[in-house]
Amino acid sequence: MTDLSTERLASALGTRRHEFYAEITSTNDRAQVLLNENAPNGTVIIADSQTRGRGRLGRVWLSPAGSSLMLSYLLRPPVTSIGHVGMIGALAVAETLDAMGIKEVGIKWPNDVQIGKRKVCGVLPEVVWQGDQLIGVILGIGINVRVDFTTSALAETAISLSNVIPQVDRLDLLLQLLHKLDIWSAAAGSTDVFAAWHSRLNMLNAPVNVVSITANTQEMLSGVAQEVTPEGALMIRTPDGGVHRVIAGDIALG
Ligand code: BT5
Repeated sequence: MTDLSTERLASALGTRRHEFYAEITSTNDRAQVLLNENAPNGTVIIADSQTRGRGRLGRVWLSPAGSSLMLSYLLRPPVTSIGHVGMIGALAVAETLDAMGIKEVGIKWPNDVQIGKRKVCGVLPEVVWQGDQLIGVILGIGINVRVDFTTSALAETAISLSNVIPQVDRLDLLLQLLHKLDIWSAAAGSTDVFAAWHSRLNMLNAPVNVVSITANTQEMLSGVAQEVTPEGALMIRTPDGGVHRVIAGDIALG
C-alpha cells in the first residue's frame, strides 16, 4: 500500500479543500489556478511526482516518485506580511521534524530546512498579483522523505528523513505539517513569526560565502553572517569591516 493515495487523503483531510496528483508538472502551477479560482486559504495540492518541480530562480527540485512529500499551500496574508510566508513554511517544517524527535533541525537562510548541515526541505513562496492587487501566496514545500541521494550530485548536501528515522508515513507527516501551517499562517504579520523563525537560524555568526543576487547582478561576498533583519535580509560583515545587506541569494558555509 502506498502511503499517499486519493482515498487516504480524502478520509484524513475531511472538509479541507485538497487535490492529489500521482504526477503533475509542479504543485505550484496548479495552486496558481486554484488561487485565481478563489479556493479557500489552507487549500493544499499534493503530488507524488513532479515533472517540472522547481526551486527558486528557476532551479530544479529533485524528487523521484514516491520519495518525497511535495505540496503547495494557499494563503492570503495581508500585503504587508507576504515576506512572512517563506518563514512560515520553514518554521512549520522545522517544528514538525522536531516533534518527530529528529535532532539538529535548523533553518539556513533564506529558507532551507536542514538536519545537521544538510538540506532536507526546500520552500518556494510565489506571490500572485492581478495588476497591483494581491491575489494570494502559494507556499510550495518539498521534504525529502526517502530520496536516495547516494549516487546523486547532491550526495554531500542533501539528506532524507529515512537517513535519521526508521519509517515515515507521508500522510502522518502531512497532517502534522498542515496543523503547523494553519497555526502559523493565522499569525502572519505578527512579530511572533519572525521571532520563532529567527530562533531556529543555524548560520548566524558563522563564516559564509554568499552569492547576492539582484535583477541584473550576481556578487560574491565572503564574511560572517551577522544578522537577518525582520524583512528577511541577510547582513554580512566582510573582513574590511563593511556590512552588506543581501536581499536574495544563497549561502555556503565558508
Ligand atoms: C528550494 O529552492 O529549495 C525550493 C524547493 C521547493 C520544492 C517544492 S516541491 C512542491 C512545490 N512545487 C514545486 O515545483 N516546487 C515546490 P532553492 O533554494 O532554489 O534550492 C534548489 C537547489 O537545491 C537546487 O539547485 C539543488 O542544488 C538543491 N536540490 C534540488 N533538489 C533537492 C532535494 N530534493 N534535496 C536537497 N537539495 C535539493
